[in-house]
Amino acid sequence: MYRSVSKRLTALLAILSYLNNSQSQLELPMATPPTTPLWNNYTHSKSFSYKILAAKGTPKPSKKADRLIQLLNTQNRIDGFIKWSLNNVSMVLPSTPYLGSLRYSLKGAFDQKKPRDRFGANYNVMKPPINPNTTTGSNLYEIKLNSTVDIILQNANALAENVSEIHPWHLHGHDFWVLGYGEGLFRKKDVSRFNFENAPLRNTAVIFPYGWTAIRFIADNPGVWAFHCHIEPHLHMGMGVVLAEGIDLVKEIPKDAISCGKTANMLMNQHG
Ligand SMILES: *[C@@H]1O[C@H](CO)[C@@H](O)[C@H](O)[C@H]1NC(C)=O
Ligand SMILES: *[C@@H]1O[C@H](CO)[C@@H](O)[C@H](O)[C@H]1NC(C)=O
Ligand SMILES: *[C@@H]1O[C@H](CO)[C@@H](O)[C@H](O)[C@H]1NC(C)=O
Ligand SMILES: *[C@@H]1O[C@H](CO)[C@@H](O)[C@H](O)[C@H]1NC(C)=O
Ligand SMILES: *[C@@H]1O[C@H](CO)[C@@H](O)[C@H](O)[C@H]1NC(C)=O
Ligand SMILES: [Cu+2]
Repeated sequence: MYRSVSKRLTALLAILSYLNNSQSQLELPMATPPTTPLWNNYTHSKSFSYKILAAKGTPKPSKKADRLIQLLNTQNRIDGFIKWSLNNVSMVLPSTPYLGSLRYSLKGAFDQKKPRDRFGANYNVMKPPINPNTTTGSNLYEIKLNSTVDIILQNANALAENVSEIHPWHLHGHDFWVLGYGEGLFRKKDVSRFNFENAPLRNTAVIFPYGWTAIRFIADNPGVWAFHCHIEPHLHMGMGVVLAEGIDLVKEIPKDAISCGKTANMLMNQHG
């Protein structure tokens, strides 16, 4: 049952009560409800996020990783359209799904240019890009199966001066440890601040304006996995990469996953 309590408390508050609850449990709580922070109060949202630690029994991250990928998040322009890029490549998904392209070694199914693990050391994350132009690409990272991978998501100033946005990054196929957050440009010495004691395991982590977020995961799930900003318009503007690991171990690729692009042609030819 649902009961509006707007008369007694601030508007937009309600109590949800599951059936079977006795009437006495419908009493309003004695404490005043917490005040809602302003949507753009990053002081509040940072202190909230930083306090999320591992649940008891969560496995701890290993002390070292096999690979470090640093992804600079920038807002750019291509032919007048606003895009988002990672290390200066705005993701455009090819018409042939990666899983089929990789498994059947289809040539030309996506752009083979390997995306970079680093971005230019001189990039000023506090300023708009000097040259807002960017390029497009498939952003496919091939990851060694069972390796431990660190990704530092580096935020930066957007196109407009003094603007940096917030992005919830979501990884498919894995949970990752959130090792830490920081302000400004990530530096090597920031590793000393990583949380190895009670780093939470999650599949989504935020990057705050002008900040960085460090995550670690074990690439132990054969497949092709998207890693992207979960603000959907940002994803469609290119804010994502794709991770591929252990493709030869993927047991059965569902037909639906290979029924377009070059894999569709391949299937049709097979069936004569
Ligand atoms: C933002 O949140 C912090 C921490 O909760 C609070 O102390 C501060 O008053 C808030 N600022 C504004 C402008 O609401
Ligand atoms: C950016 O790209 C546009 C075409 O969209 C071009 O006219 C312009 O010269 C480029 N700017 C720089 C600095 O390369
Ligand atoms: C990004 O790529 C564009 C087009 O190639 C180039 O003009 C620009 O300088 C690059 N920016 C960075 C930060 O590498
Ligand atoms: C990867 O790890 C899994 C589970 O830990 C193990 O079964 C498998 O043999 C490993 N594969 C490789 C190629 O190391
Ligand atoms: C950006 O911030 C700086 C420093 O606070 C200020 O001097 C400058 O006027 C701001 N620019 C804009 C466009 O708001
Ligand atoms: Cu975003």
